Amino acid sequence: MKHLITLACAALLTGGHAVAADWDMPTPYSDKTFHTANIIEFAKEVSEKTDGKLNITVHSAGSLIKHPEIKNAVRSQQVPIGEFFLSRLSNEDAAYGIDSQPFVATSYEDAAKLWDSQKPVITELLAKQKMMPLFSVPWPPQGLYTKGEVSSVNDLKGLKFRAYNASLEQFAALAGAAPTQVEAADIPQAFSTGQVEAMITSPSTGANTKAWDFVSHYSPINAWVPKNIVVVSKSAFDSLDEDVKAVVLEAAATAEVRGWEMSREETATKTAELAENGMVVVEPSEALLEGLKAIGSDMQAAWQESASDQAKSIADAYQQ
Ligand code: PCA
Repeated sequence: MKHLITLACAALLTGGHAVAADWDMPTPYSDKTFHTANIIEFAKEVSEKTDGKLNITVHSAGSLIKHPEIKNAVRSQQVPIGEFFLSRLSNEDAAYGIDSQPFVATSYEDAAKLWDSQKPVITELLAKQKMMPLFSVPWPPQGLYTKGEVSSVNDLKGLKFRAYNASLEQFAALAGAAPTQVEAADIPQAFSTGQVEAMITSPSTGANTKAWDFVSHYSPINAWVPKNIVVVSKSAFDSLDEDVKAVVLEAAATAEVRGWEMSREETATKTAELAENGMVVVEPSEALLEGLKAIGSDMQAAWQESASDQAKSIADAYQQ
């Protein structure tokens, strides 16, 4: 009898994927980040709408897997799903990095248009690694954090500069600064130990890391609008029941819309928070913007030289 029951259970378990799935979801960013709030909301919606058939647990601030490893962890099925900074993959193909090229897309409207052009290519590239994108959400436009006012590119010379990807590293180096890669979670420590003394990031990351503790000036240069992406392993997704798959895709579409909205709101609220905490928020001078844009066009020219045809097809579709 006991044997029969065991058999019956086994049939149930293997039959219609009746077992609840538990997915771990790593992200590099802290709980204070709106992206993290958004993916927690996504997880909640999936769990509720599948009646607990799929439960996603978010592991924030690189606590489960470090940022540079998250993509490969999804690829190797160490985890079924994960979030990371999309342009970090630009070393694989320039198609991943176009949203972080200076002064290509600097507003939400342009960023949305760029994502429309980028998404089919990214989907194809990720498919080759047996992954698929679920949704992508931008950070607010990137601004400049410094100790004291910067009136031209000249003032950036020699500054120890925090970078988060290859294009920012290149941008800082071309401005004469000395870039170092530092994860968002390590920003306060990098400033307090003197490893860095300036950075370019969103008002969100500036406010969440209490930038006022280590720099005095914020200048919204709005140089680019980079995105996070949530990707899922194809085989993990394929193992779900059809109704669960449908819920995941629907919750992903909702999360994308909600995330873009949250991002827009934070542009204003987090810039205000910087000012409330004593930072001087100053519009960039013409000279500074001109200098930075000149660096941007040099980078664009170099990008065109080295980019894959697929990456260039994104630029072409976007320009139209
Ligand atoms: N915050 C993240 C990426 C871009 C942003 O605004 C960071 O600074 O690492």
